Amino acid sequence: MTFKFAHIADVHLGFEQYRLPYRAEEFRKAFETAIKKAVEEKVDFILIAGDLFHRSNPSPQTIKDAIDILSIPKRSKIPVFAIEGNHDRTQKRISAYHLLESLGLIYLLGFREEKKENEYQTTERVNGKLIVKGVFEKGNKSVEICGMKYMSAAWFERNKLSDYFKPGGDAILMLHQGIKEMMERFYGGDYFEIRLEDLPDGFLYYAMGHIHRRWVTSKGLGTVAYPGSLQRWDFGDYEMRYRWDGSRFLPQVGEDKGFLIVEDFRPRFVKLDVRPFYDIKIKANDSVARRELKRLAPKIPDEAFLRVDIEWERPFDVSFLHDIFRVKYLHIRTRFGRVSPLRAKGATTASEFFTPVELKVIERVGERDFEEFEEVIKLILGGIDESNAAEKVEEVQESQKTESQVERGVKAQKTEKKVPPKRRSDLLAWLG
Ligand SMILES: [Mn+2]
Repeated sequence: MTFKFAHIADVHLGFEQYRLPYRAEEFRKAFETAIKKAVEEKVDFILIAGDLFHRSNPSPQTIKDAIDILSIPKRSKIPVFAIEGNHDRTQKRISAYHLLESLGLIYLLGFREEKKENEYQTTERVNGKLIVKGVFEKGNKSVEICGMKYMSAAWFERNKLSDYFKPGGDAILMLHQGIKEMMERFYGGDYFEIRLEDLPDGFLYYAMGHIHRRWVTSKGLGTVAYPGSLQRWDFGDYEMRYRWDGSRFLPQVGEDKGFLIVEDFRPRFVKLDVRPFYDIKIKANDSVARRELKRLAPKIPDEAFLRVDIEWERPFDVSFLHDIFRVKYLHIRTRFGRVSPLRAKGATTASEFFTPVELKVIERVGERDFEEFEEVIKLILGGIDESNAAEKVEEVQESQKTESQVERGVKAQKTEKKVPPKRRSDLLAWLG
């Protein structure tokens, strides 16, 4: 006889992604579907590896949603074991998880002030601390479920997982942490708390949460698995990406979203139908962007959330994107991607390469020594009064409600306040 369980993570109930209330409803629906599928699969128990809620202080609506959904496995006598994630743990004694536990809807694992002893929980004292763990018995077999809430990197500097968690027989370890090897696979950077080697040996299954992508690897005889978030988290978590290679779009299929059904400690992915996220990246001028994006548009489903990332050498009006993409949500991102002046030599004239304001500054400064470079930059950002060129540039920047990618525009707003008018006239005098 083997155990069969569902492994769900990063549900993020109550998350109004992009400030859209209907996204919270879609996150709720994904959780409900996952739980129903797990119950249909007749699992022995369900694991929720943290971030059930998007915030540590969920709204009454969100708490009600959690109660309604978690009542489904309760009616089928399927226990749910859970740990708190970084999004929904609390620094206070009681979190929303404790509330759900009081209602008999979940069994919380980890460090506690009081002992818990019942059909599904037992308490151990390790290194002077009480740790509540889960137990599940089936026939003459039993499995132990260890785990704890999300802990910061600072905690891991002072503590080792193996000091607190040792498998006694068949055991699962549930954690909400980033593992270095996985982070490197997906993101590069060094945002992690542990390495694979830090996971204590001997567990048959490491039920992970925190990183919203799916990842399965092995550790000794055990399996380390992240199911990923139930819904797509951002445009990096795309269903489909189109990348411009200079002459055409190269399609790249992303990964499906869902959770894991684990039998005999081997995970099987269960896909959920979630909101599609499409990600388009292009580096082109106005006419090429218009032509190529129009050509690509029929491939993007109406219900999609779409990001169009345009890298340009000089800004152009992108409002046409709203006409060609009739999607549910459109996110436009623009950024400057100018080639260096040296490489552009011969290929571009100065007037094509520099903005009117920059040309004006170059003309004024000439070959002058650039010790006063900072001041010149301020001048560029502040604009030149007698030149309406500056206004034109500002105008273009205003017309694009993008994710503040027009960096100079943003800096200009900030810097402008810092430069008193008197100073500016001094500058003009200095520039002659
Ligand atoms: Mn999360």
